[in-house]
Amino acid sequence: MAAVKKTIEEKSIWDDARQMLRKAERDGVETAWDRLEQQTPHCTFCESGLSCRNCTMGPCRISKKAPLGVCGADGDVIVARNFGRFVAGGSAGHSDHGRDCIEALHDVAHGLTRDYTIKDEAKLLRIAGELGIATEGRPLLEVAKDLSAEFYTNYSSLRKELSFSCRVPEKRKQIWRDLGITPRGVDREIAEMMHRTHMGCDNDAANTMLHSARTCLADGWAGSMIATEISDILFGTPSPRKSKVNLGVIKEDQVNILVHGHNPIVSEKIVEAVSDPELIALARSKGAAGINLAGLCCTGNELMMRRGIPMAGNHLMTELAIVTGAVELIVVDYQCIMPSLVTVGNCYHTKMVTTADKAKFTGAEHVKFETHNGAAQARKVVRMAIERFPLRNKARVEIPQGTVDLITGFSNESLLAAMGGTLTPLIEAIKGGKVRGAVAIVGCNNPKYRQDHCNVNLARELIKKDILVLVTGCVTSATGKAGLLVPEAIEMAGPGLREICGSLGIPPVLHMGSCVDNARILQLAALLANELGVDISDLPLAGSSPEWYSEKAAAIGTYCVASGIYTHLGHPPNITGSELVTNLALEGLDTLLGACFGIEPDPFKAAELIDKRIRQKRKGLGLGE
Ligand code: SF4
Ligand code: MSK
Repeated sequence: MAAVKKTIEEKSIWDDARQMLRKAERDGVETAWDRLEQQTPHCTFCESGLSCRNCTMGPCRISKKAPLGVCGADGDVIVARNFGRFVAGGSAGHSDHGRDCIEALHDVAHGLTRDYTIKDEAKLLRIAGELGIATEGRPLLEVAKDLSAEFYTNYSSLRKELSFSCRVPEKRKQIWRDLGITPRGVDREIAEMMHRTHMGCDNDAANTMLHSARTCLADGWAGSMIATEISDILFGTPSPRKSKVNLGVIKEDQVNILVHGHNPIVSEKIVEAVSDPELIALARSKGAAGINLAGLCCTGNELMMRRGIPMAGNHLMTELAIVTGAVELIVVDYQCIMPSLVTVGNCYHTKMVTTADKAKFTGAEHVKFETHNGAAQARKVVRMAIERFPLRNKARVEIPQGTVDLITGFSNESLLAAMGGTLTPLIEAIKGGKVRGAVAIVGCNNPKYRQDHCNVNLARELIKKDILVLVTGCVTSATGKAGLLVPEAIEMAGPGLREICGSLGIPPVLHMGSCVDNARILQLAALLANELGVDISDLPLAGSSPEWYSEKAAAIGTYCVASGIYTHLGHPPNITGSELVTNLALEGLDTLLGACFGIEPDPFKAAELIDKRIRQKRKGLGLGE
């Protein structure tokens, strides 16, 4: 997609973003939009997936003039290999996050930390029971030991199936078996993808694409699902609560700390530290009225879901939040953190603190968080933020005013509770056509798009069509800012959805968490399919990532499709150089998996595409409109 020089109006739909883009220009701060201009036009070989750097006989670029790489690999093979490595990267990100969660659960269970505890004991016991671990009459920590050990095996080569395959409808599992893509172990599938794509291994594009599906399934049904379930066990299962979004959540008279990244293991301890009376007193002694914490990206989602901590913004707001000049410190764990944040911070007085050895940033200060020292390290970070407050240049502070209210916290548990403990009301609403279907809109921002234009308009169009929308990741801020995450938003919905959501007192767009929490949506889809005795691919469901950018988003899209959920993307991954791979993604997978990808950059046309799919699925189930 070619990017041309854009006006500020064309860069974002939001007033707070535009105000900060103007300030960034005045302050001489470069942002992702500026760097995109410098990077454009992109290399067309890379864009279409036709360049290969997998060995030093190359690099090779495939064209009409040179249709084969030095080794003889053709364009189809190269495109498939590149896609395989791309989604392996995304699967590794989610799943390594999940592994960190297992380590925390293990350390709690074995008494290796006092900083973390089990908050949702009932969920621990329920999941242990679901996975066949004895719970009756056993001490909680003994069960936790067994559960962490069980989860670790999902990363190994010891299993033929993942633990949570018990949640997958039998028909779906049979499809996976027939295609030879039953996911076995997270690390195994990722390592095998790297092996297959080494020179001289898997030189059959379709075969490589099938292993891409298998790798991503291991992410969705293990890495991500484990991350979500353990986060709930350790920090509490989310329930509906109020919060706010916008850069206006940054407070002029307080020490402002932003948390960014993905894993709540760091941010949960920061939440506790900012309420420490000693630290609040220290902040006051420096002239601040208090300590204010706000979230960015998926760490923001995690804290908002469980604690109601307000959200400063999504991916493209991360630099702009610092441009307010009022942020003392930004503390990060990993994923989706632009390295530019250090540079932007240096233009003001903002300190950046990293916490994970696997995600250090040159120029940032590293405060290593481990399970045995999380609380102390969090206090150290908060103290560092307070020390920065007197360095703030008040003349350079400008915070966009106003915040938008939202309701967050729709875990599957809370959704079921809202429906009286059963899926029946939702199933009846779907059968009766009041809720025609459900679509998960997930993923990112990408400066190639006008920020959040597609995320917001797709959600608006779908709810008008009586389609329930579920959001995670960076689409949360987008739909929150658009006023779609409050019960009053039913006024924008079609009559059926308005009636159902109105009677349950819920918004027509439900916030279900962070990127890894797309696993909640997988589980919900499986619950619905099992209840109806059908496959997931028979349900009137779809996924969408209109403004995606990351390897993780591609992995999510691929596990959705492989799980039977049609998935719309605003733009294709770098696969268009191969007709074979592109046709497989857009059509062939439908025959094999009962779901495929659809590509459409226009959110209004995308809504029509998705609606058509939902119509087909309803018809297939014998449901009217
Ligand atoms: Fe070129 Fe083949 Fe090496 Fe890739 S693996 S760089 S196509 S020679
Ligand atoms: S943070 S993967 S920009 S959703 Fe999960 Fe947002 Fe996309 Fe990262």
